[in-house]
Amino acid sequence: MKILFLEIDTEREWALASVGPAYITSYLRSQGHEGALLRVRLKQEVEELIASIENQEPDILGFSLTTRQWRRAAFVAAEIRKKLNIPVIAGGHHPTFTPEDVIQAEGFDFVCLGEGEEAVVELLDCLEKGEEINQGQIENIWVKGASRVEIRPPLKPLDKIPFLARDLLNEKHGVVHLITQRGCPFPCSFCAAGGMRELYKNKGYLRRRTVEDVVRELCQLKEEQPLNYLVFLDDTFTVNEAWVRKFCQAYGAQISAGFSINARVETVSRDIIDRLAEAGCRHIIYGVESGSMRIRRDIMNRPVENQRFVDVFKLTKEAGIMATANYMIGLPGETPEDIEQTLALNEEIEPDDFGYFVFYPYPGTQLFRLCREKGFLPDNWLELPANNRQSILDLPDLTKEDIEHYYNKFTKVRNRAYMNRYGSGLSDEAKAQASKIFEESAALG
Ligand code: B12
Ligand code: SF4
Repeated sequence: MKILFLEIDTEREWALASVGPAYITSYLRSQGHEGALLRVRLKQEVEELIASIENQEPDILGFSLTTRQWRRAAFVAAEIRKKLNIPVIAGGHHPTFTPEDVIQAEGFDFVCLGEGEEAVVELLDCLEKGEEINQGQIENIWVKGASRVEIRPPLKPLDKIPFLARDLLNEKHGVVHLITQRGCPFPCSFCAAGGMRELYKNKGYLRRRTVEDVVRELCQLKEEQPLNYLVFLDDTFTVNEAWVRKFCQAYGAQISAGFSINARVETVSRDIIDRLAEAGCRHIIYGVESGSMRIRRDIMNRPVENQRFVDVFKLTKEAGIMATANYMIGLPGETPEDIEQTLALNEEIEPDDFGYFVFYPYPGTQLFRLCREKGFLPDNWLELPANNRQSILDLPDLTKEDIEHYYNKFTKVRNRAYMNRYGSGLSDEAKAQASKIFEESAALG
């Protein structure tokens, strides 16, 4: 049996690496089924999409969805249902945390809660045998019209899943994506990681592949294709110091390509940063989030001191690693003064680059619940645009105009930093052109 995953593009083509579908596919191929992936491009006509789907002759369609993809996915699924008689399942973070909405939507027959590998294999087995799929028969798979289903234990050990089905990814130029762990132990209130742990009743969701398994996959890849750069997609790569040390040793000895990771400043030290640099780490993205200690401690559940960011950014740059900071603006409880503190911290840490995102309350997070309880979240929130530049919240301490003002200010600060760093040799015309590209890219959110 064959599942065809649909990856829905929204404002921009986000899906660099559809890792969820690629892992499900690698697992189900090992069990005798087949998987493929089709990108639903921004301006694609429905007729053309239907023709591409028919061309692939799938037995079932699978939407892999974040919240940002939901609005367009709901439209696409309803259109497909008008023309094609084929079962449809949705999985990923959005269906996992708003399954009631997704299962009711036109065009969806099943919702997968949490991990999909074993559940999809069982679903395909049933479809193959022509069996009726009843309520609760397949853990993790909620059937339309039935009540909520039980969750199966997390798939363990992760090494048991065959290497990623890379033919489903959109990788180019020898740049390879990898994820070595599932789950994150930290309690950040804006992040879905805590919701995932709750879904699994705090039992064993946190897992990591062995260093040996990761290096084995990379050695195999090196034989098959160019391996120029690696992007580790792990939420917090540095979460376990012993693992990172072992990894740096093995990676440094066997794989020479540069790589980038995501980290938290609380989880690194001078020594770890140096080990990472020696192994080939070229870029670390740190979640700084806010320059206001009050916001980090009281709202975000991240009580780390400003000085720690200053120190870690310095250490990272000294080790020759590019350091990027990510910030959020527009959180509940935040005031213009707090955002000014974020801009001030940015000046102090002088990151090589930074990202700035207007806060969006994702289902399954503590802040989603808080926004709902306090009445900050409009009832029609799912119909509102989900992007990085506009707030969907009605906040008492920050207006939508304040947020827009600060979003534009961050764009200007980033633009200026780029010009200072790289613009010295450019003509005025080239500088103006570069600034225009900057503004346009920021406007996309
Ligand atoms: C890598 C990553 C990215 C990458 C690439 C994403 C991509 N699709 O190519 C980039 C940097 C582009 C990115 C961007 C964004 N991301 Co992101 N990203 C991640 C990250 C860190 C890893 C995703 C991953 O590969 N996981 C590993 C796989 C194995 O897990 P999985 O995807 O959950 O898949 C499993 C199940 O969900 C399920 N499943 C998944 N799809 C399907 C489909 C079917 C049919 C079935 C049955 C099952 C199923 O089975 C899979 C295997 O068990 C996650 C956090 C995380 N740990 O998951 C955040 C995460 C997905 N991102 C998130 C967000 C918010 C964003 C952005 C909006 C950030 C921003 N402000 O710009 C954008 C928008 C992306 C979009 N498409 O909408 C949130 C989503 C929350 C939500 N409810 O939507 C997450 C969960 C982070 C978080 N902890 O809050 N992201
Ligand atoms: S924001 Fe990062 S560190 Fe915090 S819980 Fe989410 S993944 Fe973990």
